[in-house]
Amino acid sequence: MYGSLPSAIQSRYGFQGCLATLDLGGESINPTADALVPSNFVVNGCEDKEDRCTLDMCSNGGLCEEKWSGPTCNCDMTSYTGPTCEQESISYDFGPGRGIILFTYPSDRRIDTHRDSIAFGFITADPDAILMRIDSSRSTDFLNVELVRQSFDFSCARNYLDAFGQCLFRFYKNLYKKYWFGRNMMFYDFFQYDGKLRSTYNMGRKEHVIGELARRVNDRMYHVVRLTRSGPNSTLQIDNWDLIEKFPFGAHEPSVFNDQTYIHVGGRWRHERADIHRPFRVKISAFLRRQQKQ
Ligand SMILES: [Ca+2]
Repeated sequence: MYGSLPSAIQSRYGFQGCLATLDLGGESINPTADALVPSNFVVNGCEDKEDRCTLDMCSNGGLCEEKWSGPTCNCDMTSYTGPTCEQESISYDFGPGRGIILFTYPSDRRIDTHRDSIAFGFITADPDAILMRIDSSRSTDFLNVELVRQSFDFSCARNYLDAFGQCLFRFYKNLYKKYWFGRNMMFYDFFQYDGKLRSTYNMGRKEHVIGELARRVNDRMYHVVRLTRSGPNSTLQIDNWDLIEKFPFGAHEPSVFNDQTYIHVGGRWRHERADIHRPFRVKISAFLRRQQKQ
């Protein structure tokens, strides 16, 4: 029956739920008594479902969704799996021999996306490496997730401004450790703070950066990354830490990732050199990526 419906309202599944006060052409009808083809799956009465989502139903940040058959856990953005998102997913070890997973979309499936959602879990001690990257073959659009030694978020200490307002000594905001010796002296300990996670992306005009600069993630602990890009905007969350949001200024920021072609996991494959750029020694699990077409 569903196959004969107009394409605009076609569905593989019939309606599942409760309908009340069904009125057709000003007349109330009884779907069970008036049906030309009665169905055992349609019964009178709408009883409230007893099984409902509770706060602790899904583990590891899984989302509980109320379905007609009862509550189910959506584990998509958790890196875990199983009925309640409690099982670790399949994982991949990138050892000292250096390896990479490179997926190339077939030429007829290289879509343009307005929104991308990415989630994966990882364990590493590496301070500086590319975790994953999406590239285009016909544009300069890309999305990169990496560990970095330093942030590019420059700032300038007031004490280091000269008479013209020029910065005499730049430092990396949020990544320094301050020691005060007297009034004006500071000592910055950069490299204690490597292993920060950030994402950079460019949809055609300029590069945007979003990063969790407050904490290191190369501590050999299991971390889960959730990254969404929607047009030029993005959100990033690691584990249950604070959600970080990025809303770049500019009304004319391009919002479409054109012609997604390559997904690199564990480094960046450089076609022209046939080598892996900034490889990653890591265990990565449950790599999930969702696209939303333009
Ligand atoms: Ca673009």
